[in-house]
Formats: sequence, structure tokens, C-alpha cells
Amino acid sequence: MLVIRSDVHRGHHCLELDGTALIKSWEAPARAEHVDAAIRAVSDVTLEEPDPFDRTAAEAVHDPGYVEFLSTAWHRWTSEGNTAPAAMAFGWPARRFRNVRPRTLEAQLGYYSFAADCSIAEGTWTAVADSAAIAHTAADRVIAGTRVAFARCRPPGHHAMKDQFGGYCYLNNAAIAAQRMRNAGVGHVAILDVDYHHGNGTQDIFYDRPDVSVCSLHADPLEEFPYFLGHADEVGTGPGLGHNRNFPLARGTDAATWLSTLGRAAAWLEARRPDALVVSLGLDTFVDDPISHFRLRRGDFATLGRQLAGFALPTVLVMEGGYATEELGHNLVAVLSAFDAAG
Ligand code: SP5
Ligand code: ZN
Repeated sequence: MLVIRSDVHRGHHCLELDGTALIKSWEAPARAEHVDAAIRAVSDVTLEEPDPFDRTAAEAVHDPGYVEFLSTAWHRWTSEGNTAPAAMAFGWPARRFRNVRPRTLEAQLGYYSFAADCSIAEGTWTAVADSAAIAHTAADRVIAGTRVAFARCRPPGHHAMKDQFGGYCYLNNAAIAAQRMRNAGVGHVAILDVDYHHGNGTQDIFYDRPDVSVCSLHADPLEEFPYFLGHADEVGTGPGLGHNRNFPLARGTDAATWLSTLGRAAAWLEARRPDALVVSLGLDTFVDDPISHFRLRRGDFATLGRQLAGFALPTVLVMEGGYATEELGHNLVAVLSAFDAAG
């Protein structure tokens, strides 16, 4: 398995609101460290650094004003004399407010985000850009003929909308990989999102497009983050009608139900006759995940790997969530090894 990864993520530390406290985020550098260690312990892997970040690749799926905001927010925060260790929003354009872009950084933080589980600090943009570069490079290698590549992204990306960060996500790595493949002439790209949480950002980016079909199975937004998107009746719009599909599942869903739903999701995507596959590979579906409530175990992740290989398509696997940090690497290796073994 080809793995694209780097150490740039180490400079990014997210703060998140937990009750009334700001805590060090679950989305911590140790996640990627454990994944890298577990991958290095496997024999047939090739580790590669990403090519440099290409801003136009981000602007192909995000609002350029948003990308500019992300890349300059920390500098603006410090040059305005703020001493707080991270920039965070506290007001958002909720119902009946207007989406007029405000002028100040303080207000723009709310304009360009949707949740208080995410902050911007010193190493954030560098890590975000590098994470996007990892996904972009993985797509490039697959375009060049590699059958599958694993993009070991951190921070994750699937919650990042066209112009809003949240859910620990800033740039949508999976969307950047999918768009890269489209630009290289791949006719139709399927995105399968298996993270515990709905991939609201990916859905948002491709919602009106017929050339990228998006399918997500996730905890029901009626009871889980991101709360306001991910229902079963969200099926795409305009030319994209029929190219989005959601499988919301109850908190506590067991592996048998999850895997049979995965089969339905795969069948739906295959019916769209895709030429390539991008997987938003979140492993927070694990039974011991500290913030999630599905019940998959190590062996179920191997089943997932075989199922993904079964598409028999050029495939980019993009790392998303997963917060049982010590187990995350082993669970990921279970997916990757089973994929490789199934060929
Ligand atoms: C990529 C990804 O998996 N993002 C997930 C972001 C979830 N962040 C907010 C979760 C809120 C969970 N509330 C738990 C409260 C524990 N006291
Ligand atoms: Zn998640």
C-alpha cells in the first residue's frame, strides 16, 4: 500500500468547547503518530511525502475568499493584539440572519465556521494546507496508475463546507482528491464516507453536481454532530439530483447493521457506474471511540477493507476521524491490509 504522510500536522493543536471548558481537542497529533507507527510496522508499505500544497486545488472546491481567510486568520489574530492562544468564533449567522460577510476578524470567524469544536492557532494553516496536499498527492499517484493510495491526512476534512470550517475540518481533503481526479479526466467519481459523523462538507460541495456521487453512512443527525445535515431525504439538487445518498443510523448501531448498510451504500454507488473511488475513511465507528457510539471491532474493519477493494476501482483512501488514539493505527492497518489482500 502506498501511504502519503508527513510530520507537518504536529504543529496543529485544536481547542474545542466541551461543556463550559475549552479542552485540548480529541483531534490531536497523537492520532497521526499512532497511525504512522502502526503502518511502519507493516512490511509491504511505501511511505511518501506529499508534493507542495497547490492553492488552486483548494480553490477548485472552496470559495477563494474562504481559503484566503484560513491562510491569514492567525496572522490577523496576533497582529490585532490578541493574546488568547487560539482564534475561535462565538457568533454564527443562524436562522433569519443574513450572510453578508462582516469586516472584522472576530465576526468573520463566525461567518466562516459552523461549530465551536474547532479553533485556528499558530500551526493550523500549515497543517491544513499540508493535509490537503497529502490527499491531492494521493489522487495524483492513483491517476498515474497506482491502484490504491492511503492519504494519512490530519487535520481531517469531510466536515469542511465550501466556505465554513467545523468538526475539526478546514479544507475538504476528500473533495480535493475527487476534484483532482475529475480535472485529470476521470469521468465519474464516487465518494463513500464511512466516518461516524455525516460528511456535511463533502455533501455541500458536490450537492448540485452529477459528476461526483456522494454517499455517507453515519449517526443520525437528529441525535449526533453535525446535527443539521445528513438526513435520508437529502438526494442532491438541480443537475446533482439523484447523486447524493445518506444512510443515517441510530446511536448504538452494531457491526451487523452497519455492514449490511455498507453493502447497500456500495450497491447505490456502483449503480452510478463510477470510474474511481474516494473513501472518507473515518474510524470513529469503533466500539471504544470516546466521542462516538457505533460498535465496530477490529475484524469489522478488515471486512470494510475487503468491501472497499471489491469496488475494483482506482481508489484514494482519505483519513478522517477516529479518536480511540491507541487503537486507531491498528484499526487502520486492518482496513489497509484487508484491502491489499483482497487486491
Ligand atoms: C472528523 C470528525 O470526526 N469530526 C468530528 C467532530 C465532532 N466534534 C463535536 C462532537 C461533539 C460531541 N460531544 C461530546 C461531548 C462529550 N462531553
Ligand atoms: Zn467523525
